[in-house]
Amino acid sequence: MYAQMVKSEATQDDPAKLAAFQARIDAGEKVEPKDWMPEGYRKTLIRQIGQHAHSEIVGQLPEGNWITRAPTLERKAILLAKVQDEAGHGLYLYGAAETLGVSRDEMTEMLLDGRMKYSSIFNYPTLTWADMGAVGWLVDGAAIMNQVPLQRTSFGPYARAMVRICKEESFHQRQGFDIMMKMAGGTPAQRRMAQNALDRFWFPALMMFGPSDKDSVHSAQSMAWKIKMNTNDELRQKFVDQTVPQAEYLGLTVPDDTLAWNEAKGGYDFAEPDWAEFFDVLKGNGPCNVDRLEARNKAWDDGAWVRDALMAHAEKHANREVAAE
Ligand code: BYC
Repeated sequence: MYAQMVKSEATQDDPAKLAAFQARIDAGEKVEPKDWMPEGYRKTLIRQIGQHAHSEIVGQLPEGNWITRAPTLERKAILLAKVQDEAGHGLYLYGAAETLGVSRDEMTEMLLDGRMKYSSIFNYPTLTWADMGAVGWLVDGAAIMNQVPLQRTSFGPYARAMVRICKEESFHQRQGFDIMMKMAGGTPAQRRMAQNALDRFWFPALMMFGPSDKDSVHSAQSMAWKIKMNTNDELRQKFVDQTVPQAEYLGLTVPDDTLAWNEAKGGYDFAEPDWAEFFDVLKGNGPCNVDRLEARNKAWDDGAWVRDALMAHAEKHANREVAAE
């Protein structure tokens, strides 16, 4: 056992193996679960895919909050379908992470005891129906901006999961924009709700791309391994450039006095989010961190009997198979 460990550690540091791995990445080859990979590559993927999966699951909470209060039957059916899609995204992503040797239960436990994160955005409350528009438009919009390049990420199962997720996210974004169009073109009160939702979600949406490049600890290595395809600031810029004209189309005002088109760079200059707030939310001090984790812990505890029953069922079948041999 020890000899095996020494051997595998030695393999991990073997410069020839590391160089061959990097050459495969540089050539655009996909890495598959049974291929040799550096331990850091595996751990980074588990961290990122796991965090992404948790975000999809926790992300159901702020929207689930509005299913019973959707204004029409049609809106309710659409929102229900969207929230169910998020559960599916979580499952594809947990499945992709499991191919790296970590179980879904382990990842869930790490989320519940705070060792793994989920996206900062889901620690903000959804206060009005217009927030369902803003979440779809801005939050799913930011997610798509981040995730479309991940369809080309180097780890095969992650890249393939991302193809389907992106298709569904596009529908989510459009349904959010559709709600915003209705609200922004509605009564003065509806218009105020739409503007207020944009005011509250603009900067938290910008935070979804992660800290500014100078503070991003993982970007350089993750980009070398093609686990990330762009830096945080590149994607944030693209998101702003795409979203500002959409806000103008809605007749809404982006809550940033410094926002200005910069002809030379071919993009908007814009204010940075409040990074102190971002890091505080990551530490667990956002408006909804406690509620979100309480809800996930409750779901985990309430589901214990289902897990026990499934295990008992599987054991019974395994015993029957042994008896039949
Ligand atoms: N929230 O070195 P950095 C969705 C952490 S959308 C929380 O730049 P990295 C959905 C980061 O983990 C959201 N934590 O990190 C949409 C690291 O801490 P640790 C999910 C954040 O990984 C609509 C530290 O800050 N999408 O699911 O290179 C409806 C330093 O950052 C955040 C994805 O996860 C944040 N916003 O880049 C329903 C996309 N930003 O881990 C659902 C895949 C940074 O060292 N993920 N941190 O303790 C990524 O692309 C990257 O992981 C990130 C961060 C761009 C998010």
